[in-house]
Amino acid sequence: MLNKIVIANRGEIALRILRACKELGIRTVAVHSTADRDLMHVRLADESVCIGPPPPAQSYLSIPAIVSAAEITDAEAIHPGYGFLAENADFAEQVEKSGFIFIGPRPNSIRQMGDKISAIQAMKQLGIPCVPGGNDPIGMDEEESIRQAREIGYPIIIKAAGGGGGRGMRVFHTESHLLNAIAMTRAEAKAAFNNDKVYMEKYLQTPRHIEIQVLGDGQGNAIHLGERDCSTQRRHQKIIEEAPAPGITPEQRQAIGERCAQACRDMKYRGAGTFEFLYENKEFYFIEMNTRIQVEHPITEMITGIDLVKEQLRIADGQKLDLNQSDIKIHGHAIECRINAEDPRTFTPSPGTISHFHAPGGPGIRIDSHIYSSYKVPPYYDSLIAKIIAFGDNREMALARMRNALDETVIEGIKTNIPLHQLILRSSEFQRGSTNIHFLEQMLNI
Ligand code: MV4
Repeated sequence: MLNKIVIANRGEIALRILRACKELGIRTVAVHSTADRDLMHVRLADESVCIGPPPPAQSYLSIPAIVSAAEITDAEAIHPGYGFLAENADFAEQVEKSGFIFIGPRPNSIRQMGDKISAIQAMKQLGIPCVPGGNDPIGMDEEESIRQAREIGYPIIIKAAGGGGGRGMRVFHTESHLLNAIAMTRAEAKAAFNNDKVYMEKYLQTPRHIEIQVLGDGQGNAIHLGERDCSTQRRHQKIIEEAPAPGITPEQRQAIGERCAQACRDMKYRGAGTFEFLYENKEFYFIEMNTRIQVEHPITEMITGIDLVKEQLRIADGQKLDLNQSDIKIHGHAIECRINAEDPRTFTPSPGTISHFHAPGGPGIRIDSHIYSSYKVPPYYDSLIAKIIAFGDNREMALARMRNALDETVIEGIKTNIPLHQLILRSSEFQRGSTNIHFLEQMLNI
């Protein structure tokens, strides 16, 4: 097994990775900014290295600082977590060129999936269902764009190849807006991603966001671990996820999951990954692939009993996947609420000192969080401070346990979005299941 790794992240995911390392007997190096000396995982790690000042560009996004930390501590590998450098192909490449193991996919897989057009082209080849349109960059030939749009049919969405996660998109309903939408999206994409490639897709009006978790060992073995429904979001920030997705039958799960697993076998995909789909009228349409461990991975762990971070570490160590598809059984239902340090009404960040913290508990409750009483939430980073995960034999039990857990939780000194979660969990629409991506914004009527 790996000897020692650098955890190149902060907050709850850094602690999550540290816990997995300790279970596997892997020594840990925490790297942190000057604002993060008091993080839980920094105290618990075998070693820690301060890598720079609070702004991410000078610490958690600094490739030389992180590679140097691995060098001076004689670590073997680097786990990027999510966000920051997790899907930066140049980082993965530099880690490997410097003689370390990147705990994640091969740099070229990250690069391929980072370009949304090349991701779609690859998936089409591999038999993954995609949204109509989308398979090549829109050129400068205006007549050709008009022709392609008529073939797809309106409404249409223009997306930036370098975008993803909701950045660089434009929707329109008639041909009169087509050329302007292309030009505008292209200009924005050039400025934001230094990549002016854009593509068009049929715009699906009321889809759900359903994603499939996969694991591949880079040696041609791969499995899927079922799906998650991540439709409850605001401005592309997920706030509640659940697994399995309400209303998805075992047959549907097996069909789409097996296609994703087979695609990973064909690509010899290495590491944890997620195929993101839009789901509408009982059909799945691929939109993007994430090449990282995701925030919402715990709900998949709860319904499968598989520790995804430990699997990432074993794969990085070069071990063959010790799981077959037939080992993966879905049991019960899990839901995750992302607790953010923010105003529940205005969504403005609410950093500051947590004067008092009391965690919820009881059967089926898991808390992934780095916070403690007297912890100071810094203003420089993502506002996620805790994930409450509720598991039950069925959806109703998981929801009941989550409502209790939210009611039990005490976080004083800062504002959190717990009141928003309590509202959502008690809404009849949410309780019925199968709400689409517009549910939360409609509920808040914004
Ligand atoms: C779409 C779409 C409708 N039709 N593509 C937004 C994030 C990025 N991952 C893709 N996104 C969308 N792509 C087509 N062809 C609607 C969205 C979308 C969305 C998708 C998932 C979760 C939340 C969303 C919120 C708004 C729009």
